[in-house]
Amino acid sequence: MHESADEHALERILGKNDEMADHNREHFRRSKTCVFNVMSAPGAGKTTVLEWTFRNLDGKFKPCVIEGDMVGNLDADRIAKTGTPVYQISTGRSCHLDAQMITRLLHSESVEKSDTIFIENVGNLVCPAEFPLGEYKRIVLLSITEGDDKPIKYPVIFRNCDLVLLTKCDLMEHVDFSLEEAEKRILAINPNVLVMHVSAKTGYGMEKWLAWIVRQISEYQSEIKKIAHVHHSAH
Ligand SMILES: Nc1nc2c(ncn2[C@@H]2O[C@H](COP(=O)(O)OP(=O)(O)OP(=O)(O)O)[C@@H](O)[C@H]2O)c(=O)[nH]1
Ligand SMILES: [Mg+2]
Repeated sequence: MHESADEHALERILGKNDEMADHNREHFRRSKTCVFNVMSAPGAGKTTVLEWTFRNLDGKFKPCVIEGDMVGNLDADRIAKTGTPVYQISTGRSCHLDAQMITRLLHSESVEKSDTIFIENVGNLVCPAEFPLGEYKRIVLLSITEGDDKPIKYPVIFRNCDLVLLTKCDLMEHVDFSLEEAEKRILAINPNVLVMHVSAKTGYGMEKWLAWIVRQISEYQSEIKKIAHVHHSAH
């Protein structure tokens, strides 16, 4: 009895979130802003990957960051040091960002001025997977220090993403982690996902990551242009 009432409540919350995510997605389409939702367990290297990206992007796009953390501004302070505009959302007791938290920032100055937004979700391999934010692509990081069994134990987040970064590859000789097994397990859950091996510390694999981001932005811009053309022709 209680269980089914709980399930209904959860369905309502997820349904409402999906609506707000659609609203955000439509807003970003109109403003031609390409949005990435970056997710992982705590400490897999999300902020470090973003720091590397902004120090090496060479004017290829104009980014802004939305940082989600339960408390504090530590990650936002790190991003600000790269010269990239950043907003911090404190989620309080919530272990993930939800779409409405993003909606509140839609008209903020730097969100409006940038062509690309990276949303760094709260460190958590479970809940963020259930709450789309209106993003174009989803990126999941799995650090090799976490173990190659994680895709089996936390399948949902790996099922619904476009790119997996296997991070901290510079530590390979110190940990028991099979890149091959991890990749096989990720592809068994999500056959279309791309898997990359990187180290934001040494820069290994990072040019390929940056090229992927640039390609997504360009594909997004062509997609929305096509949609605008169809809308225009229909009128
Ligand atoms: N050796 C090594 N350490 C790394 C690498 N990337 C990140 N780290 C370290 O891992 C720790 C966590 O990195 P963060 O970038 O803060 O991870 P995060 O995913 O943003 O963490 P949360 O936001 O707290 O979930 C820091 O001490 C980083 O210096 C890497 O490629 N190699
Ligand atoms: Mg972080």
